Amino acid sequence: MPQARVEGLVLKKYSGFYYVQDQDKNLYQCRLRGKIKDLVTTGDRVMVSPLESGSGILEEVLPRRSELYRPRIANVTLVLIVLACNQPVPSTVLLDRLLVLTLHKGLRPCLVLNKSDLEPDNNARLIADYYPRAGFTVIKTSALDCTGVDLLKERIQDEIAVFAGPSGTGKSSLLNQLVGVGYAATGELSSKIGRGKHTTRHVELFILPCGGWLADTPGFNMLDLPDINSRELGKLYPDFVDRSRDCRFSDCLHAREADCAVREAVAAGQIPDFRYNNYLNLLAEVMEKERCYK
Ligand SMILES: Nc1nc2c(ncn2[C@@H]2O[C@H](COP(=O)(O)OP(=O)(O)O)[C@@H](O)[C@H]2O)c(=O)[nH]1
Ligand SMILES: [Mg+2]
Ligand SMILES: [Zn+2]
Repeated sequence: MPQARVEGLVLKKYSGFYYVQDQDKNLYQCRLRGKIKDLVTTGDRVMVSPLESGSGILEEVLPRRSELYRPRIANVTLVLIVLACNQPVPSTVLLDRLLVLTLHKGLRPCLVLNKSDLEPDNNARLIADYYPRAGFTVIKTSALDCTGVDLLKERIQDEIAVFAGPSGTGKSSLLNQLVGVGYAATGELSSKIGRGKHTTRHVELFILPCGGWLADTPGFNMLDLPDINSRELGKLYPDFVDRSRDCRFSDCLHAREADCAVREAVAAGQIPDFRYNNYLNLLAEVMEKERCYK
C-alpha cells in the first residue's frame, strides 16, 4: 500500500537530489518524477510521494507566491536588511534602494542594525530614529553578545527569509546565532563555494529551531536597477504615501510640482532630507531607464 502524498518545502537541491521538509518536520531526499527539473527551485512548495527510509518522489510544484532570481529562490516572504551600527558605516542610500527593491517585489522588509555593541555611527542613529516612524520594523542586534537575537527569532517565525545588505555587516554571524550548532560545517561549504561564485545550484534554506527558514545567500544583487515605473516609485515609500493624498496632482512625482505635500513634509522636517534626496536620486535613475527603453 503506497503512502499518501505529503506537502513539503524544498530546502535545497544537491547532486541531483531535492531535500524536502514536510509539515511534520520529516525530511525526504527526493528524485523527480518525470521532466519537471527546470521548474523546481529552493523554496518551492511541492507534493512528495514518500518511499521507504526518508526518500521520496517529488511529483508536483505548487504555485509560487514570490520569486527572486539571483540567486533563484521561491516563496520568500521576509527580507532581512542587515546593516551595521558601525564597521562598516551604514549607508541610507543603500538602505533605501534595498527597501524599494523589497517592496517592489511585494515582500516584507525588516531592518536589522547589527553590531549594536559598537559605538553607533551617526547614520545608524538616524536610521534607528527615523525608520520606525516611517513604518518599518527595526531590530537592533549584536551577533557578538546576542542582543536582539530573540526578537529576530520572533520576527522570522513561520517566514521564509533571506538576507540582504553589504558584506561585513554580520549576516553569517547572525545566521550562526539563529541556526545554532550544526551550521559551522555548512558554513565551511559555503565559504568554499565562495563569494561571487555563488551558484544558484547551492541555495539552501536553513531550518531555524525557533521556527521559520533562512537562506544563506543575499536576496538581491544590489546593483540591479529596479524595474519600476517612475509613477510607482513614490508608492514604495510608506512615509510618502499618506501625505501624497494632499498633493495637488494625483500623479505627483514629488519632484518639482507645485503644492506637493511630500515636499512640504520635507520642508517641515517630518521627512528627513537624506530620505527625500535618496528618493530623488532613485527617481532620476528610474526616469533615465524609462528614456533609454522608449
Ligand atoms: N562587534 C561586532 N562584530 C561583529 C558582529 N557581527 C559580526 N561581527 C564581525 O564582523 C565581521 C563580518 O561578519 P560576517 O558575519 O562575516 O559578515 P557578513 O559578510 O555580513 O556575513 C566578522 O569579523 C565578525 O566577527 C557584532 O554583532 N558585533
Ligand atoms: Mg557572510
Ligand atoms: Zn507630491
